[in-house]
Amino acid sequence: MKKDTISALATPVGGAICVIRLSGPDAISIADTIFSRDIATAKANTLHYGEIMDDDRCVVDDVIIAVYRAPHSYTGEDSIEISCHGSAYIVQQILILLEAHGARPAEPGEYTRRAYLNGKMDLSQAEAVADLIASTNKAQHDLAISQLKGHFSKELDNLREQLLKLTSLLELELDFSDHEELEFADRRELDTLAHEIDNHILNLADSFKTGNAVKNGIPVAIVGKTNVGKSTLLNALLHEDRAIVSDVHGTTRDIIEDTTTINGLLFRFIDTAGLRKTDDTIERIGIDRALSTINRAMVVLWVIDGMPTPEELNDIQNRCKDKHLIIVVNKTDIDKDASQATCSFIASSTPTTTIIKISAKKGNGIQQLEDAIYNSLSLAETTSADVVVSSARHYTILMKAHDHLSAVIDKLSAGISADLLAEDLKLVIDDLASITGQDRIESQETLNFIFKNFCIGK
Ligand SMILES: Nc1nc2c(ncn2[C@@H]2O[C@H](COP(=O)(O)OP(=O)(O)OP(=O)(O)O)[C@@H](O)[C@H]2O)c(=O)[nH]1
Ligand SMILES: [Mg+2]
Repeated sequence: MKKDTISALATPVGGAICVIRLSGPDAISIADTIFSRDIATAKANTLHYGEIMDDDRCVVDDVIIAVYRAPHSYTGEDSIEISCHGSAYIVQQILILLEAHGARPAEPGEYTRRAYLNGKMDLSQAEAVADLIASTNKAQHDLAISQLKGHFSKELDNLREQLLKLTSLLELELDFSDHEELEFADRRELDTLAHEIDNHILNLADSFKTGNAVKNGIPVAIVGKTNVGKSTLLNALLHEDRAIVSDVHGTTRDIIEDTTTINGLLFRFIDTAGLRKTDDTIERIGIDRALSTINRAMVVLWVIDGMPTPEELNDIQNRCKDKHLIIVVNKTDIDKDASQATCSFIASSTPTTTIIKISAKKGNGIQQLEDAIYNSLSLAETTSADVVVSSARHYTILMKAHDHLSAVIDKLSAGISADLLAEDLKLVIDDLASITGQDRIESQETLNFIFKNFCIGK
């Protein structure tokens, strides 16, 4: 672990005030040398008003210095926060002074990395700090706060406890293995417990779909035949001219996507190439992409501008079996009666499907469509319920733990001896421990990967 003292600006320049952070064994003494007042012996958690002086004893700025002493600081080390005026020049001068007196410029995420290494938080909580800073809506914020507060970590603790129980049951079996009559004792209890743990792990992994959607935007595919107004609808939903609109069939050939919030939830709208029979190779690729977009979407908007055939209706419903399908009847401004007839026909053949009438061009019905999109998601899919996995790293590890545990379950039923099982079980425990970095022995690569996404000063 590095034991030097680091410094960095923790806020953007340009506001009224900027905060410069210092952390490490010499944080207080370095600050003391450039400050007009004596803070070398200052008590922990105290504020001091004074001046930052350069080496010629000229005043650089009037500041407030906050003093924190280990272990009661963000990083767990002695730390200083200098609140100065928000001028880029002042900030630069102070950082130069700090460096001249021995504080190395911090790397991205180095404060939080130190907080983790000093046991102030576990890895999943450290990752939540980055998510919290990046959050732009309530759902993302709730998710990050929940993780930061350790709800996910607690869930992993429970799992670990159950795994340890399983291990001790196996050890018990080992202890008794000298007794022939007990050798392959009834393993039903072991098996039940292993399955319970596995289900728990899979449930957590399952929640990644939601967690990922909340973080990166709930994917909504806009599909339909050429020229029905998909791109016009995309632009209306995004409130900007994002995609090219024209009356030429096959205008959109690739995927165009962008995000916007509806009622505080982030949605990712994906416009696709219109579906039609074509000999054009490029257009064909676009159509294939459109069809696979349906697979990764949670909500599908099927846009039509006229009466669909029963086959077409059937086809889209088959493709959207595990999705929320909304049928969007567009261009209602052209012929109201025809649009109404289309809606009635669809309603009579598929009474449970949501149908919304709009005019993407005129903006009619867009609000109703937004409400329908928002409401189509059940609470469970969008809620930031206590434990939702939102990190791809966590998801991958959970799936690895599941694989290792499946091996345990297989061996259990094959009657393989307890000592061999214990090894596999240890792998599962290690997998889960690497989510929180419990033993703080994670590889540098893992730590670099996690902290590289942080800003400097965090
Ligand atoms: N009258 C009317 N015209 C519309 C409406 N929505 C779209 N259009 C027109 O329909 C034509 C096709 O619109 P696009 O948004 O490009 O259709 P698309 O489905 O993206 O078409 P492709 O990309 O070719 O698959 C354009 O001329 C639009 O102006 C609408 O609500 N009313
Ligand atoms: Mg288009």
